[in-house]
Amino acid sequence: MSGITWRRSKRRLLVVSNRLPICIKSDGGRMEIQSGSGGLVTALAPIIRNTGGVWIGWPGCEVTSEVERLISDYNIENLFNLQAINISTEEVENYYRGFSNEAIWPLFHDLLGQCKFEGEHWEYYRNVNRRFAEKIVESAEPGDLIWIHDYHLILVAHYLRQMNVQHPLAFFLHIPFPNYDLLRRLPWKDHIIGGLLDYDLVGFQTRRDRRNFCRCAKELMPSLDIKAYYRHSNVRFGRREIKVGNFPISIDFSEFSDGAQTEEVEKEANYLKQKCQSKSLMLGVDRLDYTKGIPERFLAYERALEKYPELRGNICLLQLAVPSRSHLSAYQDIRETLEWMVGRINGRFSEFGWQPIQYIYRSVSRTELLGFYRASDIGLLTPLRDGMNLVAKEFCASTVDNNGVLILSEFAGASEQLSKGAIMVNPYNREETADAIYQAFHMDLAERERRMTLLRSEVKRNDIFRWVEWFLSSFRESEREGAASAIHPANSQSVRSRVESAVMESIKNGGNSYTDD
Ligand code: ADQ
Repeated sequence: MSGITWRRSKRRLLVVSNRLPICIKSDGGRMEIQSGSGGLVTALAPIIRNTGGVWIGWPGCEVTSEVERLISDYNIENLFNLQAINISTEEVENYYRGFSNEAIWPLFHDLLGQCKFEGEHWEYYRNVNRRFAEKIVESAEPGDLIWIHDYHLILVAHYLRQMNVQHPLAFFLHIPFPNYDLLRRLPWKDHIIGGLLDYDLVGFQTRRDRRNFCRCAKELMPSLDIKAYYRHSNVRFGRREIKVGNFPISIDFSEFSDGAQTEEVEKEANYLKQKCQSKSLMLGVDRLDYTKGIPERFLAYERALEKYPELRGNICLLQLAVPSRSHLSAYQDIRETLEWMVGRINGRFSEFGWQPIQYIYRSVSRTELLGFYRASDIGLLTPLRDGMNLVAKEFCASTVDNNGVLILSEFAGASEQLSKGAIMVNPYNREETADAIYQAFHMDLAERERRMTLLRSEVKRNDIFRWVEWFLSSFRESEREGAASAIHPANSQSVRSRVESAVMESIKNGGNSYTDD
């Protein structure tokens, strides 16, 4: 496993995210904690441990005294320091389900039609962000680096600055950032842009997201001085300098690559291959979300079966969908749509002993997941928009024999890094995606190996450890540069009110570029 050199700097890292990297399960009335398993946790946990840092977030359930005791035992056992913030049922409904997942999530994924903009949701969003800031103030020690994650918590820096917190603050957005024509639909757009400008470092997944953010900020405040470099942009805002970068997140490559070669996973993959009655196994793995383009994928596959009859009986699409946000109606709708489509397509094409789609709606274990990756000949990932799409990277890391083809949406953040080895598709273009499936099915071994070697070396080189190191060194750099030039907004007019004044000023001056004319 790759290591990181963070230990040289003993400054505490305080990480803040909506959810803590644990899952609390109730088993027959007895509660227990399971550790989170993502690459981000794997990479950050040792830094938090080594620097005596803290991870603040919501445990996903009410913080009762029993939950507090469980977390405290967990911390002692794992030499970790998780601190839970309580979020009431009403707050979950309005801040999390409402504003975060029915306003920001669809808007930032370019799906305006799914957005619900409710003033009440927004008020809860602000309040919960303020409560996170208060919790941070309770835990922060002088010299801490504070790193906030994702779209649920954009305004935390704004409240921290109001509370006169002078610590360096960084933010990373895991989802895409929209262009101005979309963002301007949001009634609270200036708060969002102003909130982001309260950080010292703002990180996005891709160059496109960084550019969108800078353009939105410029539209709202034409007087901003923004300098773009290859890796980052510097936004000069009054006497402050904000560093804006793109940091494509990744996975623990070795965990997938080594894991895929264990005896257990090989057995699992062989079993799956035997069970699969077709020559070629094509795999889709997603959280069940309308942004992942699963219906579009099914329709493209149906088109391929229609257009290329030789595929029938020779290819099978295995779709794994992990249940997600199932209390929201849009997610119930997509689930019903998919089940209906699977039934329809299978009814249309199945033959005795062969079914075109296998659909599994549940979370699978790591061994099963690796088995699916190893057994598959084609990875088919067609999000309509995605911050990164880690599944694409996991599929490449697990394809240890290099004998696999990745078909990837051009709207996944991962496309910036993986376009040289993958077959790129526009998921809205059914014909093109159908042709890509056909091309992947027929691709000869030499070409598969050539492409997969490129993909694997890219994912290996830029793994999650490198990502964390890169982000944190940019953070320290932004702190140094900021210290050289800054007065913190806490000591001056708040950024938000300066955004408002700048917007008002530009309206007064008339005809600024943020209008449509
Ligand atoms: P997600 O939208 O959740 O993440 P993604 O990056 O693809 O999307 O990660 C999904 C994770 O869930 C993968 O690690 C995958 O292995 C796992 N998974 C999916 N289906 C599963 C199943 N049935 N069983 C078990 N595991 C399953 C958000 C953004 C992304 C961004 C990440 C990280 O939306 O764009 O890449 O954060 O920043």
